[in-house]
Amino acid sequence: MPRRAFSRRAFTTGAVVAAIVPTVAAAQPVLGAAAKAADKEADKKHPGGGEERRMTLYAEKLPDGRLGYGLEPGKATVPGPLIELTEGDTLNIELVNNLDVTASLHVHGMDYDTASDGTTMNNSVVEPGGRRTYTWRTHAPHRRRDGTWEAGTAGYWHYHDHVVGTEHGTGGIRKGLYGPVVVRRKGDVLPKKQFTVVFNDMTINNTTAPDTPTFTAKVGERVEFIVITHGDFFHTFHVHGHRWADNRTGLLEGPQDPSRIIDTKTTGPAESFGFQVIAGERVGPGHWMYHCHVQSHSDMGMAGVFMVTDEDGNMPPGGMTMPGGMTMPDGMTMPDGTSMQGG
Ligand SMILES: [Cu+2]
Repeated sequence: MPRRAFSRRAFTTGAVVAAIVPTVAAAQPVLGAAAKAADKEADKKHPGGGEERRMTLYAEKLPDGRLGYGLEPGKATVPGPLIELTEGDTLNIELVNNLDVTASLHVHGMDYDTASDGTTMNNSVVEPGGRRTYTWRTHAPHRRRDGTWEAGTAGYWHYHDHVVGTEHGTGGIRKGLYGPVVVRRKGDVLPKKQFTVVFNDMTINNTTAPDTPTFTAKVGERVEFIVITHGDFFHTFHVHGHRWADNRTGLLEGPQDPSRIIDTKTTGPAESFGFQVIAGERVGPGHWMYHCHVQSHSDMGMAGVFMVTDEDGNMPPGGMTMPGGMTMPDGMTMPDGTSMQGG
């Protein structure tokens, strides 16, 4: 059945493969006997079944020397496209390698065979000019025969190269071959906007302030942060004026939910987490900083702005707007020439 490529901002009922960074061609459902047989096979492994989906990812060189994944040739981004699935879905993701070195696609959190491992060890890499389809399966929580529970796939995950530079993909990751994956549980509330923050060595999304992304939302909008770490360092993700529950979704399930409420989270290489917040809830519009809270890291540019406007998309009068290009006392100049709130 036809589906929209962009996320439906309601409640999850089935599969969705969405990308927020580039414009997306609709992911085509797979029809035919082979796909149905594959579905049945997946169902055997993980009762509950879902949609079988297909998409193509292109690994490419960017003009500034970075490497990226994209949904179309010439459209690679860092981070790569956001991939969203719902527990039970299977994704057949074809990697087209337009680089002049061998590349691959390795994912965290999904169910996959060694043929979809994306490593040299398992002979699942892609030569320059080649293509290969990787299969990622997902599943809902499942009661084992012995009465214990197998966790579902739902969560904030990520994919990355595992072969450029070294057999661990150290060079590929360093240059930008990584991206986010979100797996929903049926019934999960969906955000209006999604922001991906990747602490990669001493950068955010391979940039440092003032070139780090400015994330914009209207006050009251439900937004989702997806945070991933790569490289050699540990970091502490912090966003001003907002807080979340340290659990699978960032949301409380009720007033007695014991999840700890936090506004800063330590994160190490290859870890990922995410959460939803209501933009400006109880604090209003403004320039809300997000940054690594390791002081030397934020001082070196691991910071950006979550810009919350009023309901009409404007910053409130008398706000923090400053003349363009002004350098802030802490040495940071915002891309839009505005200051940052708080410290
Ligand atoms: Cu840091």
